Amino acid sequence: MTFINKEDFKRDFKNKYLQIHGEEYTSGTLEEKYVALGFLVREYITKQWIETKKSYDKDKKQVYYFSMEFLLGKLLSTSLINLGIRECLKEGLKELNIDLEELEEVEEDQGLGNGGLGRLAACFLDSMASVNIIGNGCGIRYKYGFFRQKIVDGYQVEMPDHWLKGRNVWEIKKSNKGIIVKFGGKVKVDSDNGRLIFTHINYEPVLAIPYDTPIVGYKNGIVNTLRLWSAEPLNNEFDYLAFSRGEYLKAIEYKNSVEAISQVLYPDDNYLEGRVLRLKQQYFFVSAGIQSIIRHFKKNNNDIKELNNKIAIHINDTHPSLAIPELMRILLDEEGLSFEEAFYITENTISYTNHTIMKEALEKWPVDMFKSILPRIYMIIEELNERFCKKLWDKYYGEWDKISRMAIISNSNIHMAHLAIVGSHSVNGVAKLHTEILKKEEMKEFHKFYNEKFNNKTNGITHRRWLMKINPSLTRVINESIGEEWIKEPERLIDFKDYVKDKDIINSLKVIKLKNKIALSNFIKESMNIDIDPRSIFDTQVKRIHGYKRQLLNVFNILDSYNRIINGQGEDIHPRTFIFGGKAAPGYLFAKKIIKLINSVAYVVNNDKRVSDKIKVVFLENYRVSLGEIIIPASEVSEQISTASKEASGTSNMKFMMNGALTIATLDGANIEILDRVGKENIITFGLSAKEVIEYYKTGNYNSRDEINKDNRIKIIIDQLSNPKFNKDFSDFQVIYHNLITANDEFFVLKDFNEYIKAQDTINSLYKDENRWNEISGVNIASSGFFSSDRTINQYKEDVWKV
Ligand code: 26V
Repeated sequence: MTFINKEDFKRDFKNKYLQIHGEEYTSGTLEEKYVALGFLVREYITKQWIETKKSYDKDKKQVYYFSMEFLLGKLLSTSLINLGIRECLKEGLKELNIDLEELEEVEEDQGLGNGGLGRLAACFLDSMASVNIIGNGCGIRYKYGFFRQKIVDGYQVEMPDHWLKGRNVWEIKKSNKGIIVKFGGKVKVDSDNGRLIFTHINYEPVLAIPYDTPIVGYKNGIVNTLRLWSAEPLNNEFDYLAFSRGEYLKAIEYKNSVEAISQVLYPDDNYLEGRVLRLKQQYFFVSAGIQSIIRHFKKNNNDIKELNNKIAIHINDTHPSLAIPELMRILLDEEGLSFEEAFYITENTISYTNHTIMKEALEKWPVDMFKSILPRIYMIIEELNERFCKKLWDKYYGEWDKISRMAIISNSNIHMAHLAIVGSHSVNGVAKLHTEILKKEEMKEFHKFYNEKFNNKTNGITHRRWLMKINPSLTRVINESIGEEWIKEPERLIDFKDYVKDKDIINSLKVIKLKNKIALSNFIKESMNIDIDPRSIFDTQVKRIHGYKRQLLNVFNILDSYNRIINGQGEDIHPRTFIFGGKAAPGYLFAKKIIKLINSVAYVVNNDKRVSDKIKVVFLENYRVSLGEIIIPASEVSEQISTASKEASGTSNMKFMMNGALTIATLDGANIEILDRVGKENIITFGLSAKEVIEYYKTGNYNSRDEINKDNRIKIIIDQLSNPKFNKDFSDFQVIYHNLITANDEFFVLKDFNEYIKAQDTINSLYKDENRWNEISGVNIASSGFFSSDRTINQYKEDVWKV
């Protein structure tokens, strides 16, 4: 039984429509119907939301997940699934001549994230609510999300993502809960009976306004909150004062500089440019978040020293690491605690996840810039640094180099990862290998010093979105064979393994995949006017475009297949459709050229009659959550081919596996744990190991020219890069050529080429036996339960947050 029946819903819907639009629903547009339905669903949710808030037990620990990015995608259908009312509403709407799925399409993606890190935060919110944790998100309400990508003549063009131009039916603005965040100015130091008093003066105030979005747990009555902060000028008074002094421009400047803070998501990942605005964004949401947590905490508790027993704050990468000095500031300056007391509480409240070992992404801020924007926070970091260095000195007496390598402040920079490690009680990586690399390489000195802080939490994805929502037919087959318990306990998906040899199940898997492939083919036909054969192997690589993810290696295989077919050596190649999607950071030239190369190769291949029954190449523009939801269930080969050691975890690898794709993988990130679970007969691995890659980096014993000289296939492909047939303007791919030759193939594309081609041949031969292929597909589905984010969240809950 759910809380709503079809007849009541129909009545509610008609009333809501009337109330919002002042007309009967029958004449409305899809958008208008979507808005009415959205508001109605939010109303249903709100009842449970209030109940959840009422049920907050003062003694129960609450978790706050701080992240600069939350990549939620669409919310309507997952909320309905979690409420357990989607079927009921679907039928009700049908009786009103409305197609629920059409309305679901209308919703804008909420794209406030770059990729894996932001999507992980979204999966974690869903899992926290579903495993009964009171866990709230805290982030920024960017006016513009991740840019929209257009492909023009094969090139990426960036367009603004004005996702709020329609109505966001999910958020609720809490105007009365604004918080002031202070920038710039000076710190006045006075002494009161021997205690120093710090007063921040002449600062620029920024008003942080929260917008709350409900996060619905799966059929458990829990609704948590994602709170996103928007920056506003403090009040009109300020403008008025400035105007009356004739300082018109100053007033406008103030307004603009404030509003800039929550204007746009930085579209880079794994590459840091130390911009003032980004630092302001970080302090803005962290300060607002921490202040609001303390305000709320003090309503129910009178002993601030209990904070770390009642509250856990998790920081998603170093981006929110200013939570550490900000919490210190409040405990010191507002609560009057000693430095030792404040530090004890802070360290025991905060925990930190590292998401990358890419050096370019390690955040550091120049001291001078930092000091002028956040003078009081700087003082606190300085004090933390001094105390930490003293501890290092006691342990490593005289080892200056080591101490300066580990210091929070060194070479006029503040090292945020060091701050995050020192200021939290738990530091984790996101897959087994990644955590090992952190412990043994990147953070080995910290690991020695703080052994007990380090731990692993292998990432996960929410099976409610990435299986139940996007692949209802597969969900039905699973339910019919093993029952529905796996939905609440996803690791029980393993029971499905008993069925994967069953003829009927194998047949169902075939039928479902074909149906999903036809749906994707239709989408591609409609959006790009390209005909693809649903009987070909659907081979997909969708993710950010980056050197280390090696889309280039994928392209090299395509060109090699093309060359083989043309030379009459392609009989063993099964027809294949290569599908790509992903955005390049706007300033990352190499990645942008990769997009252009994929499109050039697609143009040549798709227009060459000699290969048209064998290979097709498609680059789908504007990859985002909702596009992934169409592509993933239709894919049969999942390309997870990063340079070993570079991909911290990967999460699309888990999504593809859960939908029955076979993974072609390097031994990197969570691929290794996928291998552990499916066994080596059910995944195809190749390439250098992380150990070998790291060794090459250390010794410098790799020479990409050797690979070219050894292998004529590579030589031919590299020549093709400058062939006018692929490339009207030779300069286009000079950057790629340079990367491979002059820069000595930083990501070992050429080194792994031969093994990759062999792995692709294995796929061709495996695919010949359809039954065997689908059995493997079934094993992958059955083994994917471990990768539910419910498991990950339960591990955080037990080991880190101690809820
Ligand atoms: C870093 C930076 C650097 C400064 C500029 C803006 C910016 C934005 C995002 C990032 C985060 C880079 C780290 C990241 O996205 N890591 C990914 O995290 C996933 C979830 O843990 C993981 O699956 C991927 O392997 C990892 O690349």
